[in-house]
Amino acid sequence: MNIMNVDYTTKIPNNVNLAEDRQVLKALEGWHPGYLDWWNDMGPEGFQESLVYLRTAISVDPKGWAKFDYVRMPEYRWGVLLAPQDEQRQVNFGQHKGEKAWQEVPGEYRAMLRRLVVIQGDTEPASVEQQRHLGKTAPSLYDMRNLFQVNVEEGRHLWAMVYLLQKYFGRDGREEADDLLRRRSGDEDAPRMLGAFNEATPDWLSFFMFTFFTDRDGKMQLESLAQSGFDPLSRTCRFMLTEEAHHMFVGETGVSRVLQRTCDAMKAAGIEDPNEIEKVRALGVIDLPTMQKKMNLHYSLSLDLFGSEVSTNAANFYNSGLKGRFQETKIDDDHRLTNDIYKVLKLVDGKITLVDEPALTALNMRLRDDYTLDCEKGVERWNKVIEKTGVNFRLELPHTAFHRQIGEFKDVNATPKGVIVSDAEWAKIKNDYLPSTADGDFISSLMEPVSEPGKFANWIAPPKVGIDNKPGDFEYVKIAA
Ligand code: BYC
Ligand code: FE
Ligand code: FE
Repeated sequence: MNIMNVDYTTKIPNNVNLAEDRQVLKALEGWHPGYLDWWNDMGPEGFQESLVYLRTAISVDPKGWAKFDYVRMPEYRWGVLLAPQDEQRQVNFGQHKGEKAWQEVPGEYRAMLRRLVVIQGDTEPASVEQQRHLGKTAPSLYDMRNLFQVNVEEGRHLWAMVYLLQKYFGRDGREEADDLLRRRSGDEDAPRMLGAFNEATPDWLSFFMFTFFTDRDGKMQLESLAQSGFDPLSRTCRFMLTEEAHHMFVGETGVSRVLQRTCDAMKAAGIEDPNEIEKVRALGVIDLPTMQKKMNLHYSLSLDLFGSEVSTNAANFYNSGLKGRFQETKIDDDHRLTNDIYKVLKLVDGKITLVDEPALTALNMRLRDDYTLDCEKGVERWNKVIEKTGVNFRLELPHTAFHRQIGEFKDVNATPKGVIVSDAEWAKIKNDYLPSTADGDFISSLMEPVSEPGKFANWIAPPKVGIDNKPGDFEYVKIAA
């Protein structure tokens, strides 16, 4: 069997030779009906009978792994796809650095590793649940198709984690796999595990911000897990990352197109001041200050996903060789970090201060810093879009301390500039920095569906190129009556 190619003759497409792994195949086949029930109950609302122009992985070769075709979502071939094994691969960091990479779970790290896999797995279906209602208000067939592509791939990411649980963690792995289908985003009794995955994604602007900021946390976490000494986890994450790139593309270009449309409309109407919000809104487009607020919200929610700045969990994950740093193998140091320090932003006597911390416990902060750099580049590209239209406005990431619920700054109120203010002051200014109910109502009022091929809602510009190089009026979704 060529592990680059995916076996589609079995019910569960895979490149891990499931046909000869009877026990795991049985476990996965046992889990499959529950997954389909979950997809029907919690996946995209409506459109399940519609034909969607989706890509499906046919190989794990980074070049040319995808095949495009019309598919009904419930018939999407969710599969188990791992990047090829490298026989020479080693544990590249922590106290086991230099050992051969593990093909089985090291007994002493079993609980920790299972927890990492479960948390990763939990986010995937959560995002599908958060986005399930959006098909009904899609601004075009192109956007609708992108939403559904992201959704089926997040579904596949769940499969990826469930495969690991069922193959490597025995009975408790199977129980965890079942629980992944039981929790629900935003549920009172059985919520998803991480904060941002229980928030609503009320409109398409939120969806674009989410795929830019929160899927990018996904990218950073998957990059760190791709460094894992537990080789099956590493291989799984490496293939997931190739899919992740599209999710962030959807977010970045989505926001770009909204900015483009707003600025074009302002120019055409002769509005020079971006703060003339009512005038801009009267054009049926989203004003730039509201874009900034939405960005403030999604960035700060995503920062919370990195955990506390100072974390013994993070140190243990690293020491044990389970979770590395972003681009670990490209960093020039001892990859043990036992004597190193890292500068961490902390609250010291009520002041935001950079403090030296042991590098090992500061790993969450370090990954978050890498994340912020990655976000900044994207925001700069957005600013270029605005600048080119001649509108005088810049988007800016808010300060780390702004609107946090996890870590050092969870008990203080900080402005986007990083000024700490009292509760009373915060209550007065909050709506200047985060989307208010009225902002949400305005955005909702624009969310009228557009389903004619080649047409786009008034608040968003068309994309520069089609998916799979299709022409502008391509029918990306054939909506079933
Ligand atoms: N919400 O030492 P601490 C993605 C808990 S996104 C609620 O500060 P640690 C995707 C924590 O569990 C990527 N609870 O943090 C994107 C711990 O609980 P216990 C998902 C939180 O453990 C879009 C306690 O607080 N993957 O793929 O160092 C669409 C103290 O924790 C939160 C991963 O996250 C929170 N935000 O780091 C679809 C990778 N933060 O143990 C998909 C796997 C912390 O005391 N996960 N807590 O009960 C990890 O590496 C780590 O668990 C975290 C937290 C980075 C999340
Ligand atoms: Fe994912
Ligand atoms: Fe994603």
